[in-house]
Amino acid sequence: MTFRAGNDHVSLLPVQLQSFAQQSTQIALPWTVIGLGAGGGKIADAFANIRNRNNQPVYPTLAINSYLGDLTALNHIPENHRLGLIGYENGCGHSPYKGYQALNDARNKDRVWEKINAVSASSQAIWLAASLGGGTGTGGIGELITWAAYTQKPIGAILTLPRRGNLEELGNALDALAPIYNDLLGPEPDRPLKSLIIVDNEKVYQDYLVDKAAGQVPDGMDWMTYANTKLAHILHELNVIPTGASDVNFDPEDFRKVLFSGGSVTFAKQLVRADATFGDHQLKNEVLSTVVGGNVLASGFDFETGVIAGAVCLMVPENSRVANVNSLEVVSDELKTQFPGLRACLQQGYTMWDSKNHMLIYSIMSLNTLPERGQYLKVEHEAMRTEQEALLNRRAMTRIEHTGGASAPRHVAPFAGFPANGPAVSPFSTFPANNSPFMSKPETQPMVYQPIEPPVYPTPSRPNPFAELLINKKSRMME
Ligand SMILES: Nc1nc2c(ncn2[C@@H]2O[C@H](COP(=O)(O)OP(=O)(O)OP(=O)(O)O)[C@@H](O)[C@H]2O)c(=O)[nH]1
Ligand SMILES: [Mg+2]
Repeated sequence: MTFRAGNDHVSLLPVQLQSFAQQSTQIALPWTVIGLGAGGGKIADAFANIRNRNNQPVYPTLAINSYLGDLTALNHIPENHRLGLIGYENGCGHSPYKGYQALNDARNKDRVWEKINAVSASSQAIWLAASLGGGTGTGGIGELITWAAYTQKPIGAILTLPRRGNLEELGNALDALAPIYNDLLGPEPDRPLKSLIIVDNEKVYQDYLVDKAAGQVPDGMDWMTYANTKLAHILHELNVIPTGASDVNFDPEDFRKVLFSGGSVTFAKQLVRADATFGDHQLKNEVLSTVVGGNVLASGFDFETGVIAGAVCLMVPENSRVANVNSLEVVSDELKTQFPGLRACLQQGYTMWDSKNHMLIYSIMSLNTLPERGQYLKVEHEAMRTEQEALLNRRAMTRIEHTGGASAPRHVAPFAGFPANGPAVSPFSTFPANNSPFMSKPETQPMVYQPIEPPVYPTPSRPNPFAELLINKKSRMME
């Protein structure tokens, strides 16, 4: 089978699903996509929008969220695959702790577990998606990964990193990413996470601005939809490629081995003009530049020391001599020399499509390091925290003085600050009338009666001028 390129004026519109993937009814790996939180739900929704030739959804999907408004706003996930977390309908307000509680709440955890099982029953793998930075997805995703692993299917996580410039989101993201990357991800059987896709929102947003300026983004498409669509489309295209016939192609099992090899996975894609003069040397260089520079969702990978498995696939013009068994060996030798980790596992293949002059190069690389932004997220967070603390300190230096210099005006009572748990219920009561459990009452002392001293009058400093007169009067009367 030759894949169709669509038309001969092939272009690589960033969010357009390649027509070979639109027309296919076959995929290598049937997987389910489950989104947690607003961003996670929208990523799952982008997968729900992928349909086969018979207009049937290709992937089963599920969205789990606290805030019901986010679930209602989804476009493609079936109503009965939208699960609200009872008791948290107003959202978790960027509190990962609340997100964790929402998922673990006794009213929710059994429902979530049952739904995961039901939705993924016919799948061979599960992707769990969440946007790191908020509350619901960030707080629950680690827990959801371990639960999903009990289905005994390979589990992958799709996590977005917040854009630069939001201290709270960066802190939330870092605290969720560190334990997932350190303790859950890995090829070892006791690790529940077998694949981690990082979507760096900063990179994708910058790419969006460039593509939009070049008129390559459909009218009205916002950057988040662009990010989610790009992700869903490249994963789907890769899932279709192993179903194409060729004398050298990797099969669905090779694809699964690379995708779920226990590393952080990156995807690259590049469209190359390949006319009759195209030779092995050019092919080698184009593949290298795709692997290193064509990454779609994140950037800054340490391929030299970090790669543990990889796959390269070429979509070549029909009847062309652009790639053959020999030229793949040239490419493979070069890749293994540059990136020695690929000696452990490198899958290669090519398959035909009916473009006359263009070749599409895809690569999947799995690494035991994160993309640069993830690897240095702590440094980024520290720098921003220092910056914000400096701004707060500056506030202390900007105190202003009143008219009387140092002494406060008499009509303003000195204010010592509220207790840590905020003001009491009334400004006039010593402790709140409702006996809040958080306020301690002042201890009652037994009343002590003090004896009242008799008043002491001062001794007159001058003798009574009338006293003498009185004495004289008395003695005259007695004479
Ligand atoms: N790539 C991508 N990022 C998103 C999307 N939606 C939100 N984000 C990012 O996700 C972060 C916020 O996470 P949300 O998913 O909105 O939060 P939540 O899990 O719903 O958590 P709460 O609303 O706090 O309960 C921010 O950094 C957003 O930029 C999306 O559709 N795609
Ligand atoms: Mg939300």
